[in-house]
Amino acid sequence: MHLVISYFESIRREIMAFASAFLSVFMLYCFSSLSWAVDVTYDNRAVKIDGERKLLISGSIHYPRSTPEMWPDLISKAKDGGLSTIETYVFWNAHEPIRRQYDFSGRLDLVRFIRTIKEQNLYSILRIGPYVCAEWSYGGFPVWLENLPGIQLRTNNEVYKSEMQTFVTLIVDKLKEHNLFASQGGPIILAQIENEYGNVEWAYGDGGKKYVNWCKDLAQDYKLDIPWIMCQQDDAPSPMLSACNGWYCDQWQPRSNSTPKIWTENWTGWFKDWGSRDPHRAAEDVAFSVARFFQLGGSLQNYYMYHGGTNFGEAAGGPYITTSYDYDAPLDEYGNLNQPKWGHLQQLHLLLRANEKTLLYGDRVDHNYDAGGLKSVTVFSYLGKRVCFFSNADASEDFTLNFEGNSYTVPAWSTSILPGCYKEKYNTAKVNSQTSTMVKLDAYGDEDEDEVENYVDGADDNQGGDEPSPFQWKWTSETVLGVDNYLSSGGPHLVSHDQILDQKTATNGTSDFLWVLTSIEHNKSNPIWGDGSKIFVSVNTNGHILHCFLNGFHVGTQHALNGNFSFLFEKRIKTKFLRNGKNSLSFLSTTVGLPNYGEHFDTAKIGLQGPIRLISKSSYGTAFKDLNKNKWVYKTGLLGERSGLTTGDSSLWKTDRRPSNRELTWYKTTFPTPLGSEPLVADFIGLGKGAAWVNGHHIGRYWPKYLASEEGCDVQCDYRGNYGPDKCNTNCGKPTQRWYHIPRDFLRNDKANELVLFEELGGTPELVNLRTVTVGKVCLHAYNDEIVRLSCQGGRIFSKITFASYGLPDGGCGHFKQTHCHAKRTLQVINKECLGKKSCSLHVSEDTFGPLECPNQAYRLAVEAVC
Ligand SMILES: *[C@@H]1O[C@H](CO)[C@@H](O)[C@H](O)[C@H]1NC(C)=O
Ligand SMILES: *[C@@H]1O[C@H](CO)[C@@H](O)[C@H](O)[C@H]1NC(C)=O
Ligand SMILES: *[C@@H]1O[C@H](CO)[C@@H](O)[C@H](O)[C@H]1NC(C)=O
Ligand SMILES: CC(=O)N[C@H]1CO[C@H](CO)[C@@H](O)[C@@H]1O
Repeated sequence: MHLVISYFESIRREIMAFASAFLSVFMLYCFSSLSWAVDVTYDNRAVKIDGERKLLISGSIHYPRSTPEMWPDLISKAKDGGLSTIETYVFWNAHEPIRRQYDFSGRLDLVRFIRTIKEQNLYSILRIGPYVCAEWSYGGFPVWLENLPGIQLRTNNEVYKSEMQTFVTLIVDKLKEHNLFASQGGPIILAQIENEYGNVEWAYGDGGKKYVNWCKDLAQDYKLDIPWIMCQQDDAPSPMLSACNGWYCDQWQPRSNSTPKIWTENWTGWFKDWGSRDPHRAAEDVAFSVARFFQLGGSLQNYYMYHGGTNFGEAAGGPYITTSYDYDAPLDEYGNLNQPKWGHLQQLHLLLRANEKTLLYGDRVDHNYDAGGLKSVTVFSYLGKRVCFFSNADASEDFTLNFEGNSYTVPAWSTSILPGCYKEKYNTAKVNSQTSTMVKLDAYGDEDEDEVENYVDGADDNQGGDEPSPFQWKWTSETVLGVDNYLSSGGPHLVSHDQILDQKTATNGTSDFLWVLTSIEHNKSNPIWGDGSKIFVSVNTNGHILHCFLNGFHVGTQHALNGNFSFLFEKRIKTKFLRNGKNSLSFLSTTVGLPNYGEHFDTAKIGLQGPIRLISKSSYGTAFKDLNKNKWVYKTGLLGERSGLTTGDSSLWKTDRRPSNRELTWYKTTFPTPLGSEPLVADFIGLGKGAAWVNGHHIGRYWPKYLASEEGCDVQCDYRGNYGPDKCNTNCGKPTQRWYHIPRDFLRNDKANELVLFEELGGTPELVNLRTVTVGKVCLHAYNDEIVRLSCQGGRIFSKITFASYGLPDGGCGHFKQTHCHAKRTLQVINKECLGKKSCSLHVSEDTFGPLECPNQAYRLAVEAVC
């Protein structure tokens, strides 16, 4: 027995040894093949990789706005979408929330993110900043920075420069250590220092100029052997490359004629703040801006954002940027394809990249067809190959031109691309990709057809019935303490005697919430102010939400309106709440994102500013009692957080007599993990304003009570003409943000998940629900000769084709109509090809659908289908 075993054991060992030798040879091979260092340079046309000019289509995906489990899928969807490069900022305040205490875990694992890019053989652009704007709280600066003595941010200040250098060096060293720069075989081909400084430099005078030069020296000292960029910095000191950000960058030219035309931020849409409508930027307009950029000599462009994602935790800046950072990007907040944008741009990318050599090495000749240069033709030619761009920047008039004996029509506000210069291959205004209508389904429901259709029929951005929450809720209150209780409860706090501290000073940016407390003396028989009959608390604050309590009783709550973050809080105190002797006056001051943009944005005052006064109005007149010189006590964060309400269990939770509509109340429920892989969202309808946690992960601020403005949602949206955030809006009069993403990484597979809410204003959780997001309805309108693809999502199949017509269908998505010109077999063909399938491809032609004899030969296919 023993012998036999050892015989097998020795064979096993041999196999293992062989396997491990094989594996290490294999790994060595893989490693070295993936790790070829490349040489990144540039000339006046393009960034060059190993000496070859590259046409780079890049997209921004910010790692903390999604989760490590989402990254591979997002990056592969970007790659399928025709991108070759992923760009990200680096978020200083997320990595160093407290000075010299670093966090690179989970969503903050920058190295893992860049490695994921590398695994898919894409390039990466690293915008270190460390000022990043990004609608990110405080533009990415840690708030503690502002509290260092003698500091001035973004200028030639030694304290600031030393902190910046420490952080930038840490990031560079970390990435270097993992060989992630192109010169080491990694994906990072470009790096950025500072960000959009050119927009504000004027405000920093001489210090600003010195600072820009210092940034250049700092970057160069790292000797990374890759080019550095400074976007929106027209006078970027050589060799720093300047780059353009904006909705259109076709007219922009670098100041130096030896550097390429780079577009670091092409805004695919726009962000949203509390109270604003949902902005949309049409696929046709984004495609037009991209085609124009390459027509006029561009070589590198980046979508800001390609995936916007979610402002988890307290990351949203602004103030008042929403938790969703969807941005109407080609990948939606949850990582789904935003169709037709994703598909329409994909076709453009593939076409541009297929003509890379001609576009980047060819001679370029521009012909203007009008004085303003709105109607133009550009011909690139290289080694006998040609590519033409026909462009029409007129917002209303089509452009008909004769070119080399043929006639072409270029619709208003569009560009046609013609490889070979004789046949239109792509026009930015002709969308051949499917339009997907996303639906939100009951996370635990059966996916029977009826239900799906119901949701589709009511389709708009806010589907979902107001059904009672299936969850059992526990609750507890955030305790409102007076000064003495606070002081005796221990823990860190600050005290000031003759001034009110700015909220940034008191919290160091570690929480949205700051308790500010004092006590006041009152003598009923000798009120020092008036007759004591009508007493008001009056406070000047710079935002954003203020709650006031007297002896634990709620006096009032008020919030800033978007657009003006300072307001006057003045509420009457009920005299019955006043005690003889000592009274506790407690404020909870809440911030909703710190500012992130503008010259000196960092020094803006936030929170209670004073004067803080008691005002007595009586028949004797008006009397004031100034409280600014009182003793003030500050406590950062919520008591509930400190007592562990957001993580694990707590004896504080109650199940009986749940209050309705009470401010500063905590709620908790548990829910099982929904099956499947579709993105999960929470419907927070019915809640007021607050914060939510799933299994201890802060999923962001919620504020469904803040409605988007009623006006401005034109039914007909004309994308033609310059884009602006007020164009093509939806969601008027509805909750600014009703749905909140719960990434599946945050869920537990084995046991119940916990959802904890801190409700500030007094909403109720009765209607809170969970839903999954998927493609509900698909629409297609495609031109003759295209090969089109229709697909559902998440393993779902086409269950019904509700419209199909090849010929000259009328109307648009949702209201297509058949006309006299219609191929009778259309529905039959589509049913055969698509019904019951996850996806299908079709060639739009008479061959597929049968011959037609209509006068107009520009046949089209229109389809509507339900997944
Ligand atoms: C804020 O952080 C800075 C830097 O670490 C420190 O000097 C300061 O004491 C902190 N302030 C508070 C209130 O914690
Ligand atoms: C309140 O005012 C009355 C009348 O002036 C005075 O007699 C009494 O001592 C005061 N009480 C306190 C606690 O100061
Ligand atoms: C903002 O509101 C404050 C207080 O109501 C007011 O004094 C100030 O003028 C307003 N500022 C602007 C720019 O509207
Ligand atoms: C920062 C920046 O480039 N902003 C520009 C974005 O595009 C709009 C519209 O073209 C311009 O008005 C902005 O100046």
